Amino acid sequence: MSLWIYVDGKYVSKDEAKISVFDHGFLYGDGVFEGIRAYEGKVFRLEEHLKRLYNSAKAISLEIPFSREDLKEKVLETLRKNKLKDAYIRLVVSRGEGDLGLDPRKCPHPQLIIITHHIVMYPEELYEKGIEVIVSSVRKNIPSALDPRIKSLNYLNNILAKIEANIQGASEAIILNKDGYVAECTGDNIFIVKEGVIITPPIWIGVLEGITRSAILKLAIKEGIPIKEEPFTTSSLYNSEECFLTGTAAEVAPVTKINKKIVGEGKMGKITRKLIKKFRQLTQSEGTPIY
Ligand code: PXG
Repeated sequence: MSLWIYVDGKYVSKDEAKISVFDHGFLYGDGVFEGIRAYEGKVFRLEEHLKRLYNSAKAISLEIPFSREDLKEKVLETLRKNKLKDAYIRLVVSRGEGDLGLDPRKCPHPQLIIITHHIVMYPEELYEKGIEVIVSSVRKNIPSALDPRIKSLNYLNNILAKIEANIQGASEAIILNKDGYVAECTGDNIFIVKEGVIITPPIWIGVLEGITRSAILKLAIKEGIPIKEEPFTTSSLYNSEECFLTGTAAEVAPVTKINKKIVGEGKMGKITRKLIKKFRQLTQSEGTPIY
């Protein structure tokens, strides 16, 4: 079955979906993106993802040439065109074609790309056994350089951390901020549990305001589990009772080993298990209908 991709106002097949080598998204990482999921014919937290996309674009002075309402309709249309019910959606807005200099004024036509794809699920056993992660030697960008709250096409420091994880045979890399506080992973936010309290780094420490992160914090409140948004160091990580990651792709993933040290009892914790169950119920029941 052919996969239809939205590129610059048209639906084209995967092989025809191309952008110019002069696009500043390609030349300089000048652009923004979102990763979104659809579950059983409903797009999860679509409004929030679009809001974050527009906020990221505004932060880099990139004007998206569509209203949020228009863009929402285009996302739904792309899913319908591909007859998808469960999907991963990648929205990319790049600065568009310019010349070989950096000046964005030479790029009058921002490019919108919408890719919808069958979702590739992580193996179910991963969610039972938990994953092994490392603490990367790569630090987060400081907010006064490239603010981690902007979901930009510049993911090179995250990729460098991922390479470190690959070399060490781990699934993910935890990235610290410049002061050595735990920030997040390469494409996921991080949580620990200590004395029954769920703790996650606050946004101001320099992390992406994850949409799954927000959903989990709300679910925890609803379940009566105490939460705290406060900075913590690697020693708290190693001595946590439970640790888990949250992200659109991974959903809620238990972590059972960090830098070869066993977390808690070395298996998925009770709070993590409860949140995974509640999050799955939420994604099945809420969302913007595609059809
Ligand atoms: N931190 C970073 C740095 C991210 O890029 C998250 C946290 C989680 O945010 P959400 O809103 O998804 O809960 C992200 C997510 C992917 C993928 O395919 C995801 C992201 C980036 C690149 C790839 O999983 N962003």
